[in-house]
Amino acid sequence: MTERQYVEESYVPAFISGNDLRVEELVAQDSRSGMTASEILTGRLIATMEVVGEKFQNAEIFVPEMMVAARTMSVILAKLKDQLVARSEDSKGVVCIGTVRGDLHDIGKNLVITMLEGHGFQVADLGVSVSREKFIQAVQDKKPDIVAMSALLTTTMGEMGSVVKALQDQGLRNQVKVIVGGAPVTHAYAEQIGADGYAADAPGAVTLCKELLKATRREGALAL
Ligand code: B1M
Repeated sequence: MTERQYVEESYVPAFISGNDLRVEELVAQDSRSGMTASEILTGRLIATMEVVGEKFQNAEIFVPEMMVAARTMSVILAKLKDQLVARSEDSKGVVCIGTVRGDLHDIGKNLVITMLEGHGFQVADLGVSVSREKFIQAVQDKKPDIVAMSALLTTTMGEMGSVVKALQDQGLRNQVKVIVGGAPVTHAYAEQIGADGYAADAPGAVTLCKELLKATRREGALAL
C-alpha cells in the first residue's frame, strides 16, 4: 500500500467523521513505528487535509465535512504541540499574525504560531478575517518586528497587497518587516506586493523571521 492509500483509508475517514480517538490511535501507531512528530505532521496530518481538499473539490464531501476535519486537525495539533517544537526561552522578537480579510482558514496560521512561540517569538494572534485597519492598529499598539499574513483563498490573497499599501500610506512600512504565506501564495507574489519575505510552511516561517530579525539588527547596528 502506498503512503497516500494508507492516509486515504485510515486517517481521512477518521478526520471527516470527527473521530478524534481513532486519529490519536493512528498517530500513536505511527509514532511506535518510528515516525517523528514532524513526519507525522507532514506525511499524515497535512497529507490528510490535502486529500480532504481534493474530495471537496470533486464534490465527494461538502463544507460540513471539511469543518469537521478542520476541527479534528485542531484537536490533534493541540495534543502534538509540545512534541512539534523544542521550547526556547530567549526572546527573539514580536510577530503580529492574522489570516487576511474574508478568509476563515486558520489551521496553517495556528501552526506557524505554535512553531514561532516554540522558537522564542512573542506572537500576537489577530485571528481570522483580519481587516487592514486591524493590522495597522496592531502595528501601532504592539510595535511588532514582523507582520505575518496568511491566506488560503485565491480570492483573498489580494488583501495582502492592500495591507502592505495601507502600511505605506500610514507611514509605518519602514517600521516592520512583512511576511506572507498560505497555499496559493508564492515567492513571486510576495515580491510583487512588496513584502519582505514568503515562507511555504511553518518551519520556513520561523527561519524567515529569524533571518529578517538578524538583518534588521545588523542594519540597526550599522546605523549607530
Ligand atoms: Co477551505 N478551501 N474553503 N475550508 N479548505 C481550501 C483552501 C481549498 C483549496 C479546497 C479545495 O477546493 N481544494 C479551496 C480554495 C480554492 C482556492 O481559492 N484556490 C477552499 C474553499 C473553496 C473554501 C470555501 C470557499 C468553500 C465554500 O464555502 N464553498 C470556504 C471559504 C471560507 C472562507 O474562508 N471565507 C472554505 C471553508 C473552509 C472551512 C471553514 C470548512 C475549513 C477551514 C477551517 C479552519 O481553518 N478552521 C476549510 C478547510 C479545512 C480547507 C482545506 C481542506 C484544508 C486547509 C488546511 O487547514 N490545511 C483546504 C484544502 C487544502 O489546503 N488542500 C481548503 C492544512 C494546513 C496545515 O495547511 O493552511 O495550507 P495550510 O498551511 C500551511 C502552509 O500554507 C503554510 O504553513 C502551513 C504548513 O506548515 N502557511 C503559512 C499558512 N499560512 C502561513 C503564513 C506564513 C507562512 C506559512 O507566514 C506568514
